[in-house]
Amino acid sequence: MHKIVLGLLVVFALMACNIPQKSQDNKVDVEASQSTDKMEWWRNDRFGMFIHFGLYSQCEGYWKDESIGGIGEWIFKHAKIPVDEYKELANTFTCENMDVDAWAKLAKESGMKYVVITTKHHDGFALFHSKVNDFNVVDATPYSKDIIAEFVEACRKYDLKIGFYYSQYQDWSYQGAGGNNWDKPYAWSKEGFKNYMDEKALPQVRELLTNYGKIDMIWFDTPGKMKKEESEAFLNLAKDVQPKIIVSGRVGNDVGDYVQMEDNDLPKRRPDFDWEAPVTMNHTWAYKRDDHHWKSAGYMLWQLTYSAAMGGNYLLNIGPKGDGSVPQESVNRLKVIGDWMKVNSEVIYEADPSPFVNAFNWGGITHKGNKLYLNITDWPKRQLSIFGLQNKVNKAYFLASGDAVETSREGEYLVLALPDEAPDRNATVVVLEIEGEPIVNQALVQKLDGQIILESELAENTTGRMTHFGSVKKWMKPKGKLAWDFEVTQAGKFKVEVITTGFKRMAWPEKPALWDGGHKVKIVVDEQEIKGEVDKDRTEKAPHDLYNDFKVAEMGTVTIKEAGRHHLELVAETIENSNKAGLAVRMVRLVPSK
Ligand code: FHN
Repeated sequence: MHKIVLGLLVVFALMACNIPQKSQDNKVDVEASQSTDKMEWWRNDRFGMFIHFGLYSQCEGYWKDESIGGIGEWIFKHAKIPVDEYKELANTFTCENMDVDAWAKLAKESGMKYVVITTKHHDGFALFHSKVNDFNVVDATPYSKDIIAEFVEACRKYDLKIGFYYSQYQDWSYQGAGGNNWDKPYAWSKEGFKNYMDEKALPQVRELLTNYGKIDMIWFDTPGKMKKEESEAFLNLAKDVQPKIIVSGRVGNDVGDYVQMEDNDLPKRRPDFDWEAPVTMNHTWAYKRDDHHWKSAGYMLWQLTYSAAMGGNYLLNIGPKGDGSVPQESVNRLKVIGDWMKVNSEVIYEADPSPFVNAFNWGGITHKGNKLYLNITDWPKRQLSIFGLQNKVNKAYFLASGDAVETSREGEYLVLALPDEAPDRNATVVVLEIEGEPIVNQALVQKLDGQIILESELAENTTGRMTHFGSVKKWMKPKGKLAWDFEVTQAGKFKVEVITTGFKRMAWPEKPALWDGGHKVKIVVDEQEIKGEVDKDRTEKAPHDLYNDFKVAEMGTVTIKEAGRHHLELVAETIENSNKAGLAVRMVRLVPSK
């Protein structure tokens, strides 16, 4: 990996862009992580299964016949269930239709290479036999067998790497640990947290990493108020017991081995660090009987190929039902993904990421030797154009059939002639065999159809706010600006649109996103200036965003007289925030106008 020779013929697009930085808790020392070879298998494999299973799975989103909002595994907190009552769920945990071997087989047949399972989620219940705390599957349930032992055996049988999820900060059923704010004796306290770490969390992590042989990953989550030395205590313990283990970034305080993106969020620009996207198949992680928002297999194949193109791993979740069986909706989708992987897996395994740092709207590129794989998930009618690939293309063909694809050049655009219908409606791979290692122009450039798309995530961002699902998050005060340098190939008059989205709380996927309008902004394009109000003149479906639509505000027109490099700035003059969303700019779009 990391062999790409990036021909940075135009480097201005790289300058001062806000490469996605995730929450403070979740950053890593990139050099430290990349200097070790223990990440090698993880970078090569790219595709894993996440399993959320526990006592909460039995509730299916209901408590005492009442439907509870939010993600399923949070029912304990969202329904404010007293700890003693919640613990009674252990009495009915019989797992009568659970087949752990079948979970692992499903992962294998879907093309996944590693599996991460919730050994203990925020509720504090352990799926393994713990000697230090009896709220565990062996001591507290009629099932009474160690599910993690079964899981490890199954993963080994199918040659899958093994990952343990462990909620190190939140433990809602242990006094003094993090997260319980509804059952008083269980509230976080400084001494209580220390006691929890010493008496439960650290000893349980030691049990997990000592009793089951070689473990490949430990997946910590929601570090909350943990101090650096507390994060380090988990890290050091893990590395002490399992020197080659990969530790997830959500161990907190920048000390993990890689970055976990925010749940269900994929970057718009290729990060230069190791990252993984944990993703749900519907809106919840643990099973909820009323959550019918199943993503299509095609959507998930977009996420998988796009993640690989952006140099990241895709961790796709299943939430078995309370009896242990896997929802048929998940099985069906994984079958489609597995069938696709049987034909196309070379575009994922051991493939380098895209030589382009910016994303494409039709899918993503992965790369191996002299082959570029164009993984096309959003089929463009008749032709696809790529700006800035400098190499000679010796051969172009569909990976699945071997049929040739015609290519031509229009200036710096490589143009592929494509049939009207996608050969594979989920994801069609075109292979470009090129001369030498890819050399590309990284400019943020006008599309061949004339539009200029300036994504917030690609801006020089001095607002002090990060992006969330591609939009500036909680920009509440009119300070700072977004600025882009971009390349124009076809000069002319352009309509200027500012596109905003809502702010979505992922723990409550069914609640509508918060959105504010009525902001006053100034747009400066080179020496021209227009002022206007960012509101909702119309809405548009947001590509690949299942939680938001685009609110499009028309700001006026500008004229760009010459092709070449130009500069645009968006400055906020007033910001409305009555809905606590602020000015959530997703992009500025320039649309050719007569
Ligand atoms: O709170 C958890 C949530 O329940 C789930 O486990 C996800 C998976 O990434 N992690 C936390 C929220 O980010």
